[in-house]
Amino acid sequence: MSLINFEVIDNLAIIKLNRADKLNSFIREMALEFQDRLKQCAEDANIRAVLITGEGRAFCAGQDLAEAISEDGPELTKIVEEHYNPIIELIRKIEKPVVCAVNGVAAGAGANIALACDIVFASKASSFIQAFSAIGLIPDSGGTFTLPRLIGWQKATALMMLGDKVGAEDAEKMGMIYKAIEADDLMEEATKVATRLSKMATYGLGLTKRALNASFTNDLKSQLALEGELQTLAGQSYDYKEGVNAFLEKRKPNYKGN
Ligand code: T3D
Repeated sequence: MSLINFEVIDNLAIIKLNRADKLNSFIREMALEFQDRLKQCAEDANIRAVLITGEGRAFCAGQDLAEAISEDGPELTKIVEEHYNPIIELIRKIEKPVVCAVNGVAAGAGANIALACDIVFASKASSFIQAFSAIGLIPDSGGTFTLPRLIGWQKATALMMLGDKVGAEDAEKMGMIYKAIEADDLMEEATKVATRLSKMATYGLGLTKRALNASFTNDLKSQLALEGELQTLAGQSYDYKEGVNAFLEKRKPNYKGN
């Protein structure tokens, strides 16, 4: 049995964490398989958007704690550097929209993997827990980078120190996620949006993501220069010409992602 279910439907790749009996908590094999699938999504030109979700009742309970303390296990430093850091970097570096459908609890690294995605939907029955402080750890998987940028310094600090559970509707209100959705509608809605994205001018969406990534560290002058550079690239694309022609000809554009 694969620990990551993977399928491609037209131009959309769907990645499902598949260790439901342990709430999709990560062991090494699963983390490496997840990385391989993310690399495949980055490299395959036919894949133009990615949807990440979990099998069963949880999205992901973070690190498998039995593995974390096992004498034969990979050890904490390796877990962070070889499992989670590459996952977060891959999600951020894929120049394609990455949508996350949080189908249940997202705890520890599981929460921060979800929050690294570009657009996050969550079932109203789901919740987010910065579970690290409860076991004496610090938030990893980019949490200390991502969460304060999403919800502000105060709220991020409180959630990381207290480890309080945040329901999806509150997460939406505080800007942690894009939208909370009725549990029964989550997959249909998230798949609809991800499919829509996969048929858009995805080269431009990838450049948008590159600009947003850079905005975390750039000053305004550098960011304006980067926007100019990336707009030039976007303007040279097939999709730009197709988009303008379709507008002028009053028809739907047929984008190719280049
Ligand atoms: O080395 C390092 O650790 C560094 C890396 C750190 C990254 C991290 O992610 S640290 C944070 C790790 N995660 C946690 O601390 C969360 C632990 N889990 C929970 O707090 C709860 O399970 C949940 C709040 C997520 C869900 O609670 P609930 O009541 O819905 O489910 P449950 O009964 O606790 O769990 C169901 C099963 O999943 C249970 O197994 P069993 O008894 O049926 O055989 C439980 O042990 C297992 N499970 C849940 N989370 C984990 C886990 N097993 C291993 N590791 C887990 N993280």
